[in-house]
Amino acid sequence: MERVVANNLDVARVRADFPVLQREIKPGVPLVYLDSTASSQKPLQVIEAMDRYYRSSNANIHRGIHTLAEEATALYEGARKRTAEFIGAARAREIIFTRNATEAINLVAYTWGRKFLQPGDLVILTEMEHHANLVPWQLLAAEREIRLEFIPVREDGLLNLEEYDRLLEQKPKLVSFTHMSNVLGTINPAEEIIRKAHEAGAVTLVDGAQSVPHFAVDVQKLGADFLAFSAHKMCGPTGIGVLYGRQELLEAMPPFLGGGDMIKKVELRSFQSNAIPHKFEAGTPAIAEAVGLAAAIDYLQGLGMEAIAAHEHELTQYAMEQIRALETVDIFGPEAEHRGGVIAFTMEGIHPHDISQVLDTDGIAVRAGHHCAMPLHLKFNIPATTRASFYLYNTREEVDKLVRGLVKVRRMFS
Ligand code: 7TS
Repeated sequence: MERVVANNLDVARVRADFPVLQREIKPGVPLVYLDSTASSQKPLQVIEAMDRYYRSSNANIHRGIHTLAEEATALYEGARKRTAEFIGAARAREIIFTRNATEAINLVAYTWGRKFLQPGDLVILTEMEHHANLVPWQLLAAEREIRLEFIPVREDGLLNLEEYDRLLEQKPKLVSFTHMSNVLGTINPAEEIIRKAHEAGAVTLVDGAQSVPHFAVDVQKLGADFLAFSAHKMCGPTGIGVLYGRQELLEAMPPFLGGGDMIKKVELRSFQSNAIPHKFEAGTPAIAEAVGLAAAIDYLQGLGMEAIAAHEHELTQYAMEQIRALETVDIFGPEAEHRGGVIAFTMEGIHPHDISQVLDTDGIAVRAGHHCAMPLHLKFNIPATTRASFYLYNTREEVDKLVRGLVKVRRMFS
């Protein structure tokens, strides 16, 4: 990934856009939100866009010819177009709105997987996947007897790409991998992984839940066949996610859920599927949430994805130096040059839940647990980690507070 050296994000101005960041966890203790990997906070621009929609244009879409229905439809389809532009998709109809990244991956497993994978076919995943990109394939493996193999994670938190080359000799049908790990922070070389997968004849799915919110992702530049992500991790609302799929693939796939909007024609015993993207969007979709997603994209692009990535990189580098200097903390994952704004760590003899609880008393929100990546934690032989994650609104002062909090934790438990 290209790194921009100059960091021209006006973080004070950004912070003023996020009402929750003005909040005190208790009197005199401001919130230090270091859990954006789980879900980001929302700026006024998103909250107000959704509020405006409900106040002035709310109606169901695609079904009415009254003014509000037309406005709501235009906003919803406008959000699709905006999303396509944001990730460099060639066509708006290649954007399917789902509930979240998890549903987007499940959609591919249920429809593409069930149509195109046969017993014995190989699907390659990695050892650093979120459960969202593991369990759907395990379900399919149990049903279809497909084979799952995993690109190993090395001690340094990077993927073992020599082993990937060996796995590719077995001619996989699908390579599905996370663009960025939600635990190690590792940014995987997606372009190279995809190029090699295609050379071996495989289709590719990129789990972009942690990449799309944090740096510029262009599906055509990557060559990705599928890309999944969630709005709520990119300053947008919960309840809406995205599946990008190349047109030919989406057209060849059977529908996912059945119901209204996904059909062209229905008789008592049969139906004809609608064209993409509607074929995959049964029932009333998350309309206000699509409006919120479009506002989030406008917001992020207004600041510039390069500026956001540069800010996060600088903060991560600083945080790693500060945390490492403590000596009583072990950080998992690669050096800052290969990672996004995620730092998962352990402190010998102290449970991550205790660390998290003590930090919370100082208003510092971090996450403790396996972060829906149990196999990765098993690999490193640890049940749980504490994870601090950074986004566009975080500051060096907040990193300093985290570090002071960790010193306090050590003092309390020694
Ligand atoms: N893929 C990755 C890499 C993720 O980090 C997550 C969520 C998902 C998929 C699923 O996203 P969802 O919106 O469908 O839930 N990760 C996390 C996390 O790290 N802590 O909480 C959710």
